[in-house]
Amino acid sequence: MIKLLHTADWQIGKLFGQFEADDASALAEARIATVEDLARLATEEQVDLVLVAGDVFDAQGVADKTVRRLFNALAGYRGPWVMIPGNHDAGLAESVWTRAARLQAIPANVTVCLSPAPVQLANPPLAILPAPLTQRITYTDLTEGFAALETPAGLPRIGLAHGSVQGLLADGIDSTNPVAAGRAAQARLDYLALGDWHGTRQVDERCWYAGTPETDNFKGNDSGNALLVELDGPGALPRVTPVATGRYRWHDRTSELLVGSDTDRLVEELAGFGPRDVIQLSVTGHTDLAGHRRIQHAIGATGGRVRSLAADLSALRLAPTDEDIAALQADGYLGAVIDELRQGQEGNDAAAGVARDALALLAGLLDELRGSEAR
Ligand SMILES: [Mn+2]
Repeated sequence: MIKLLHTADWQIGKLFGQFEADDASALAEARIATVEDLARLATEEQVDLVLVAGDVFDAQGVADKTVRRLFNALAGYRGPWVMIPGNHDAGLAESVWTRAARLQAIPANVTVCLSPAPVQLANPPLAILPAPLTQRITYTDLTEGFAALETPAGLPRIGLAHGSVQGLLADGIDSTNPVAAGRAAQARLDYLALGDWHGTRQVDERCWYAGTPETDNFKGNDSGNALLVELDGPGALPRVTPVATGRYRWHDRTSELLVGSDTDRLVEELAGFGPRDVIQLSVTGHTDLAGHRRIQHAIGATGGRVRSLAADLSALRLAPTDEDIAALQADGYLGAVIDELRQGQEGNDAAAGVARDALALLAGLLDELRGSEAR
């Protein structure tokens, strides 16, 4: 039996520029740590080899230090690693791979396939058919030639490619770097290991996307895994088992507040997040002053506990109740201003937005003032 670990889309060196600096560096660091975990997993599971289906690096221009650190992260598994470039780290004439070679950073047990020549391993005996991208975008199917490639009889044939299976993924993203559906069967492959799609996904009984082992966006497409693949021998169907590998869990949440209990639910949900969570939160609807206070407190408290919380309250309308306004004791001129702002915040134009912000600010200030007077 052959047992291998299939992974892809490590995107080492990704910058996460939309995050605060400390979160961005933690997220980038996690990607290397997860590769160390993959090496450990490969050793623990006693796999015969590790296949990396492209986009090892996020960009050609990653720092030399990052290149060295990535290859050092493989040290925990002494068996063979076989990798191909993807679209982010395409095997150009001058690429991150040629630089890695010049730096002498690539360990002897790592094979980087920069040409489509089959790689034959003696132990375990098998043939790997790679389809490395040599440019970022192609419109021809690089796995087309697999069927015509002869490999020694009796050796399992394993394909390794990076691209979009035609007709499988959402519209618009399957036009470049195409891989024909049904390629594994058509090219007599025992298994076809794919990269590019960042979620873990079965294509057919002999073909899978591993997905990225460390989530890198809010798509919620079942990323953060690697695949253990067992092959009893040539012709046998592979047994594929996803293994969770990711450190961080990414959440994209929208919370619409319409009644008081919606606020309770949001506060409760935020309380459930911890250090491994990366959250993008958008709050819409409306709330009174007390609700607004609770939400802001919960967001502040959660932000101090999780890896990252980006909260967007710009679509949340502050609707002070009559009691809120009365309690603010804003009479005279101030009362008139508040009335005007309450009416002004209806609508979707820029002026309504300004009125909402002003009302929230003013009500919040008065609220604070009252709080400090009470102390
Ligand atoms: Mn990728």
